[in-house]
Amino acid sequence: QNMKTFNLCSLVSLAVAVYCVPISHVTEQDEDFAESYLKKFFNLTEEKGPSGRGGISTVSRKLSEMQRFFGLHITGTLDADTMTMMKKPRCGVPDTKIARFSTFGSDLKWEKNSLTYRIENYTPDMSVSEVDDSIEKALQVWAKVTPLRFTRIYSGTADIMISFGRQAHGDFYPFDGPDGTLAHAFAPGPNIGGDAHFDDDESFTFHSNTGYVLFLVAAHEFGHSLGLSHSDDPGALMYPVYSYNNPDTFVLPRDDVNGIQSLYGPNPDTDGDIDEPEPPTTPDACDSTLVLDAVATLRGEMLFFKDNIFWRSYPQSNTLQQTLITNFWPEAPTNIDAAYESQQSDRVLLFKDQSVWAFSGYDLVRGYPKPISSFGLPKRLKKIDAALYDVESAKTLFFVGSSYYSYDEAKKTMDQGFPKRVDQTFSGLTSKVTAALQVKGFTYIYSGPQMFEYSLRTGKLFRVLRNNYFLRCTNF
Ligand SMILES: [Ca+2]
Ligand SMILES: [Ca+2]
Ligand SMILES: [Ca+2]
Ligand SMILES: [Zn+2]
Ligand SMILES: [Zn+2]
Repeated sequence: QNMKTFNLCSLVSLAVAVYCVPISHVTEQDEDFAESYLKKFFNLTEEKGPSGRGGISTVSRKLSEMQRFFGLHITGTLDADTMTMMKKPRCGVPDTKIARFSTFGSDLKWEKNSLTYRIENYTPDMSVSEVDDSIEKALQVWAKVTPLRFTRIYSGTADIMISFGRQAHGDFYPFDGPDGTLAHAFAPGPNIGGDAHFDDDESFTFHSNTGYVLFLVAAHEFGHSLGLSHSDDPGALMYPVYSYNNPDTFVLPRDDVNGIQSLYGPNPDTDGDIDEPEPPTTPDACDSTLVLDAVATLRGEMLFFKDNIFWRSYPQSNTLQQTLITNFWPEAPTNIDAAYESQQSDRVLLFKDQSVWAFSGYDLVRGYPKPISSFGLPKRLKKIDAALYDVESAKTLFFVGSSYYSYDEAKKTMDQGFPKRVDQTFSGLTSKVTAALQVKGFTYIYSGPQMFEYSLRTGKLFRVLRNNYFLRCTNF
């Protein structure tokens, strides 16, 4: 099927890649795919360049725009990361602006708080009552935080007409078969305004994390129906790329609440409802009290984990990419305990509770997740706090409370004489290790909001820094 491995900088002919990572595959059709993606979502228009082919500079400019929106490394070229992002299932509405929440404009909102909706037809993937429930719940997501109220009607024209269709389905925006575009919706207005269409070539589900959860897709689309456009906050519901979330525990993120309330104001009917969970906020790289969950390297880059996201830093540039963990590794856990890169096996290992996941590029290695006891760690351990791969000795240190274990990556066994006390090796370090990383020969031990710079060989402490020292907050 003409698959080429994207190995240490094989190039896609669109333009010359100056930087790429060997972690994906691209096909020969990718160039066409990228062009149609940019046309659909970033308003790339046909322009004949002097060669008669589509203008390279226009494509490159649009690629940069797309990369900026998704927080990718801005190269203006079709690199592996960009291709992977383009292939993710997403909403069909274009990504017009680069901003945290954004709206279609303050004039594009409903001028009334009482709206009607009608479900015109059903998907065969789910029962009628499951579809009804999903749609009702998705509208309530927005009603909970605004004065908007929704009434279902069963005949005639509602403000929000909801339908399932495949390919050409009566507007100028045909669907594209399985995956790719999952749905689209129109900004507030008469007729087609406010309407939401779902691509029935997808398999929609009520709950499961296989297939697309209709509730999540619908809640996103209704954001458009009410006047929101896309957000570049990867934790926001209005982020254009789909990611699984448990529908039973879903709470509308802060960015979306701010967005919709900028149009309609808060819900006047909530008075001291202390049972309502706080809207989740996406972690902020500039927060000086930040305590990272875990840090690791990946093929020369650095990864910083916090809650459901990670930041990825490129040593060659000042850009920092912020991504949902599950957008990068769909099988990965969130709120992880520890992480490290095994340079021996070219894998990234993520730890949570008593399990460990291994990823080679984007792929979960067969046989994972495994119990952490498979390393030879004691079976009674409930979790580890941090992991550190030492390049010089090819050993991995596992931190647990005030002690640490040493694992030999070559022999794949735990070293004798451990656990040792952390402060035996790292002078003065008496508080719990929360994360650990080695960069350019220095060992960084994170503890709470602080980060200690050591030489691992001598145990000498050089500097005390903050957790966001490497996050280049000022350039973010
Ligand atoms: Ca309408
Ligand atoms: Ca589709
Ligand atoms: Ca940790
Ligand atoms: Zn959308
Ligand atoms: Zn449509």
